Formats: sequence, C-alpha cells, structure tokens
Amino acid sequence: MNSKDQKVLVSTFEKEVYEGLTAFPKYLSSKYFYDEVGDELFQQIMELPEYYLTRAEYNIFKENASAIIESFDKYKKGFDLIELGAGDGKKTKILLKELQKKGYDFTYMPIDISQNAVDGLVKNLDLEMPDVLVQGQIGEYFEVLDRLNHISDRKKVIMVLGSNIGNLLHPRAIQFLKKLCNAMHSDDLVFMGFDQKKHPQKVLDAYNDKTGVTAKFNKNVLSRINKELRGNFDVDAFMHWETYDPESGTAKSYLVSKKKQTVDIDSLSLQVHFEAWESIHTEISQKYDDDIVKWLTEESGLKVVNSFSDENNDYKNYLITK
Ligand code: AVI
Repeated sequence: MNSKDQKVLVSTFEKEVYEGLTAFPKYLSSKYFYDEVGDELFQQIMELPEYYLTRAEYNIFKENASAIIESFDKYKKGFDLIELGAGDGKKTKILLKELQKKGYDFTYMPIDISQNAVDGLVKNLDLEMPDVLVQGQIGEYFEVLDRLNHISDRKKVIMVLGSNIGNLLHPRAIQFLKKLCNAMHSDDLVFMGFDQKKHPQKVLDAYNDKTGVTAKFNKNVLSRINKELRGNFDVDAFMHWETYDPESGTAKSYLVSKKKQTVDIDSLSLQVHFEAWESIHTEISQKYDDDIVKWLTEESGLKVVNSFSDENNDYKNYLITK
C-alpha cells in the first residue's frame, strides 16, 4: 500500500495486523486470539493435563482461602472485590464462599470488555450464590477503575488471576502495574497470579499440548484475519512453534510458514509474502520468580507483602500494596 492509495484503517485490529505483518520480523498480538472460537479453545486449554497453571491457582485458592481472606481483615466492614477479567468464576467462587462464611461485607465486581462474559458470570453467581452482591462492570479495566474511584471511596481488593500479566513484556507489565498503582488508594490491595520458572520441559509442554488445542488457539488469529479482514490464509500451511528461554523465563509462541507463499488480506489491500520457514511471533507467556516480581512491583511504586504458592511451587499468588 503506498501513500496514494492508502486506505483508512479504522479498527485497532486492522491497524495492528497491518503493522505486524509488514514488520520484520513479523508479529501479531495474542490479544487477537480471543473471539468466540478463541474463548472456547482457551476454555479447553485450561482443562488440558499439560496446562498446569489453572489447576495450580485453583489449588492455591482451595488450600489457602482462609489465610488469603485474613489478609483482607481490616476491610471486613466493607470493600469492593474487583476482578480484572471475568472468567468462569471457578477460582473466585472459593474466595466468595469463604468471605460469606466469615461475615465480610463486600461487593464482587468482575470487570470485562465482553458484555457476554460479564452477563454469563453474573447470571451464574445469581443462581449459585444468590446472597453475594455482584455488580458486573463492562469496559476497559482502567476506565472502569477510574469510574469506580469517582463514585465510591470504599476500600478495594483488585484481583488479576491466571498469570494474565505474563502475556506482557516487562516494560508493558510495568506500565500495567503503574496504572494499577495510580488507581489504588493507600490501603487498597492487589492479589495477582504469576506463573513461576520451573523445569523448562514442563513449560514447553503446557504450550505445546499433544492434542493440538494450543496450536489451534494460536492459529485462530489467522482465522480471524480471514473472517474479519477478508484474508485467505491457509492455516494448515503454518505450524505452531513454542520456545522457552530458562534464563529470561520467556515462553514464546510462533506461527511458522511451512512454504514460500503469498497471502492476500483484502480489507487492508495488503499482500503478505512469506519465505519458507519464516515466522510470525504471536505470544509471550512470561515465567517469574520472587526477585522478578519484587523488581516489577518496585519499578511500579508497589510492594509485595505476602505470597501463596501451590505444593510444587509452580505458581504463586502475591498480595501487593502501594
Ligand atoms: C491468558 N494467558 C495467561 C495464557 C498463557 O498461559 O499465556 C494464554 C495461553 N496461551 C497459550 N496457552 C494459554
């Protein structure tokens, strides 16, 4: 596309696909894995025997529910339990039950950009735990946090689970934590999951399962380009490839072109050429240890006050304050 026939790229998806596929080396953001199909594939990933993260975090909640909520003790008289991202609530329900049992006064607020995800979770909680006050919030995390700060001065406990922060490179993770810090008052808490460094093979297996669900998940970004941007990617002409660097703790996913080929993306008026074995970098899944988490939080004006780990030390949830 030269400047004369330059098309106005309206959506962020269009802009970022254009930028990523005209860059060298090529890349696409993992945030585009998630549409209806991608959400379903991610649900399947969380059930895989190789994908230990979800189970490890679930076990941490199960084993430590009472100790975790003891850390919220000074908020017993009233606080908002805010979750960034509305999953199926499986882990969160453990905490909600414990908070109820111990007589805490709280409102649970899941925040998500997807109305569907929030509605589903709220409905499910209404049925299963009708006594818990739930207020779903739809929007971008920090916009909603800002809105909440303007309408309420209740104490906040903000949960970010699933090692979602791991999909951000360190500089972007620091930006994210700084924004959290700005949205917090001095007594507020963050409760955040960080997947830990471990045997490199275990990490590789988690992102390269035998049944190929993760490969489908990775390739879903190409299917989305086909569907939404009128592309003609032959997804079978690409393979999923995973690497893990035990020094940096970074797992990386790629899509590798199995042959020399050209792909048209009509909505972008773009032709993309691939050499045989050329890659598209699609995701990072960062692994941490205590020192990295300490460094990230301190760089962001925050500090770790406690942590909870599963029995294998595969995964940790950290309690963080300002
Ligand atoms: C959502 N996120 C933390 C997952 C992860 O582990 O990086 C996404 C994922 N990618 C491949 N498998 C799961």
